[in-house]
Amino acid sequence: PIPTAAPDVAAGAPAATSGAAVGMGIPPVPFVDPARFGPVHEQPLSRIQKVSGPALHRSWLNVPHVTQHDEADITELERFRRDRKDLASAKGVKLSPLLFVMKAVVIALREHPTLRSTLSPERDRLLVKDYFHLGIAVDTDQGLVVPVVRDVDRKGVFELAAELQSTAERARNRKLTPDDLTGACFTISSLGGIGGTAFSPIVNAPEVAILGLSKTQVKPAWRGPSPVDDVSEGSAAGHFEPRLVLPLSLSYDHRVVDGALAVRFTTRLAAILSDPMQLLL
Ligand code: CAO
Repeated sequence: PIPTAAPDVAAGAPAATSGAAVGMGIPPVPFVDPARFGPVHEQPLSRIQKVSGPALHRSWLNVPHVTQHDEADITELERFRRDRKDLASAKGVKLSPLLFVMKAVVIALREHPTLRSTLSPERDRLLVKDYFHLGIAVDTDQGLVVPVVRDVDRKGVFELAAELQSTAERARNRKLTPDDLTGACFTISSLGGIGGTAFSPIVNAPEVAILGLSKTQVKPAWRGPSPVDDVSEGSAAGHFEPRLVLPLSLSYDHRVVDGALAVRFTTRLAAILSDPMQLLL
């Protein structure tokens, strides 16, 4: 099994203030009382933060992380979504871009099974999950939770919309059960509704990859001959076109996924998202 995270070993160790390496060799940060420098007030950690904090720390310490950033042109997808907003509200659901990303991720995961694997306890083989349960990070006033939406491959977008809505609601009302929080093969963390250009999500170990989504931006795309081509003046008509671009940030466990595979995965994902018809195939 994965070794216990070092902070548990280091907690309360006498060497804590000397900065000397203890436990697994990670020097603890010495406590400096902030009240020495000005007024301070206490804010208790929520129950969720007390659980998710050590889990995130465990992943951070055990998993050699790399983040691959990429962009997907989702102009056509957003047109498609906009044109179906009324249909969605008639069905009582909201069509978020995240739903289409979930469906596209399933296609990319099908083609790249390593991304949906877990390292065996002996670390000599991969356990590839042949199901498509996706963890979705949900922000609540108590902190971050990651409920799992099961069998995303077998559900339509409207069905997923209703499920995501009710799952996020249950998360925010603290109604999730332990079953809701386990069994994913891959996780998505969408911060795009809030903002940001890119970030490095922490892999939700023992999964080996997590996809972060940031806020869409309008960016110019060149339509015309390559700028390196020799073209006589006047014959090289081209123009920049405004496109809606979704920033993708894929963090992965570098013991399992190498850089070439990661960028193949994000390239494929971007290709699917830029051509929504591929979601039907
Ligand atoms: N770029 C621009 N706008 C986006 C977007 C993106 N990438 N993703 C969503 N939006 C828009 C939606 O279209 C929606 O706009 P309208 O209300 O005008 O239609 C708005 O942002 C809010 O979207 P939403 O509430 O439907 O959220 P969602 O479906 O994208 O995500 C959920 C749902 C539950 C994942 C989200 O509410 C959430 O909790 N996100 C935070 C995740 C988080 O904390 N991750 C942890 C990171 S590491 O600590």
